[in-house]
Amino acid sequence: MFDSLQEKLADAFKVLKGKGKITEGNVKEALKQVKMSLLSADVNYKVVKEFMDKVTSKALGEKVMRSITPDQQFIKIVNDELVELLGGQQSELDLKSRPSVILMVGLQGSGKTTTAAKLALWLKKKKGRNPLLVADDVHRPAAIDQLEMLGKSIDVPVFTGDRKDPYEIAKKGLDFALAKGLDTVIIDTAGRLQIDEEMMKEVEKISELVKPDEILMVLDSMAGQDVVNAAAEFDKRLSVTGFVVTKLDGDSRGGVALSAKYVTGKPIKFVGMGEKVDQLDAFFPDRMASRILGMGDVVSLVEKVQENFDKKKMEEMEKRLRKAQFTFDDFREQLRQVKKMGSLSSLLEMIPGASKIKNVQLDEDQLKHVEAIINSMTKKERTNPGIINFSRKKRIAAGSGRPLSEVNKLMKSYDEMKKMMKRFGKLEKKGKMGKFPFQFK
Ligand SMILES: Nc1nc2c(ncn2[C@@H]2O[C@H](COP(=O)(O)OP(=O)(O)OP(=O)(O)O)[C@@H](O)[C@H]2O)c(=O)[nH]1
Ligand SMILES: [Mg+2]
Repeated sequence: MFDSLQEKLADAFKVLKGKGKITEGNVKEALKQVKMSLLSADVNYKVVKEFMDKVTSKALGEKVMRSITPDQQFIKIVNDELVELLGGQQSELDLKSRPSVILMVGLQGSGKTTTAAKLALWLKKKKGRNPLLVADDVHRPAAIDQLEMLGKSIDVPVFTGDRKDPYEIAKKGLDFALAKGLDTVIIDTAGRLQIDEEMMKEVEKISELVKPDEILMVLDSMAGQDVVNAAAEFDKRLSVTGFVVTKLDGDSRGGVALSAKYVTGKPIKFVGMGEKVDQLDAFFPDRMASRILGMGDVVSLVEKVQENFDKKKMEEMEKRLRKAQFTFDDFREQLRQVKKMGSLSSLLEMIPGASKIKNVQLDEDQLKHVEAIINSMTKKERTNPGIINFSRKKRIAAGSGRPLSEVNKLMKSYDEMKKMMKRFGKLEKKGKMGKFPFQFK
């Protein structure tokens, strides 16, 4: 995501890096590069102009020129302006009425149907809501089936009505939610072009009928500049309440995300990070800005780790670590916890500076191999690795399909880890260490 924008901005910052004193000349050079990066990321030119005006006046200000770390100051200015451009504060969904109604609108293929299902799952999981999906795209027959399938996969009911009249389906969908005690109605509509007057009228009429709490326009981040014009037009006619920017997982240049708020004044509320139903994230302008600047997204990382680590298991493990009782069962559990958090490379992307170590490929296969080796051990061997002699090693290697050398390597790292644990344990007892270094909170 935003890879090329990130690289280009990094170049811009390099211009100033290590310069003890900066001049108007080299700030201007850095500014020029920032501008080029934004333009080539497909950010709307008007947006770029205003952005540059703001950054320029701040960067050429006295504070930066006299600062000891001009490059850092410059990055901070760009970061702050980016946060502003992306909407400043996080904007949450505003769902007041019962049932609350969310209307999904947007161009063809932008991701409305997928996002409707993602949102239903998100509301269920994160907000404890009971959503209903309403299939109101009657123009493409397969659209209704698509939503029904998605609904099934996340265990959320889908209302399809007579499958013909979009106004009846919408109205009856609301009645259905009321009757069944469902508190949030998400209406999936047909994709339409803003120049298609009939289709625009249809969605206007649906909106008047259901009086949505939220009208979310789905924007495909891969689709380039035109999307921003469509956003402006949809907003003019429907008064959207926010955007969902999808497909940010691909090699999107990200310009859409950077322009939508500026052009319409309406916030981005969510981002789609993949095709799967759980790949929807609430949008945080500050986190997105630091991600774009390659400073990593520490807050997201911390949250992700917290969400996925099983706290109780980790506390137990911490206790065992303290007593240096760490077994291969614990080791395997730890591997599983890491795996739950998604791919290692996606985690790596969120760590500051890690985006620069492009050549270091984290080998996810290696993790699988380690797990296979541990799986081939008997319960006794896992809890008491001391008994693993040469013939046991040979058996484990054969059982896991890994070479003996890998088994040896794993045993060695285990021994080292255990030694280290003992050292920490002793130091801690003597009170030489304020805090145990492994904290799983
Ligand atoms: N990689 C990726 N693909 C996505 C994302 N969101 C949607 N898609 C894919 O985009 C394609 C179109 O998604 P739909 O949800 O059918 O789009 P739509 O707006 O409902 O399309 P129409 O109803 O035909 O207008 C599908 O193949 C989705 O899997 C995302 O965040 N990332
Ligand atoms: Mg659709």
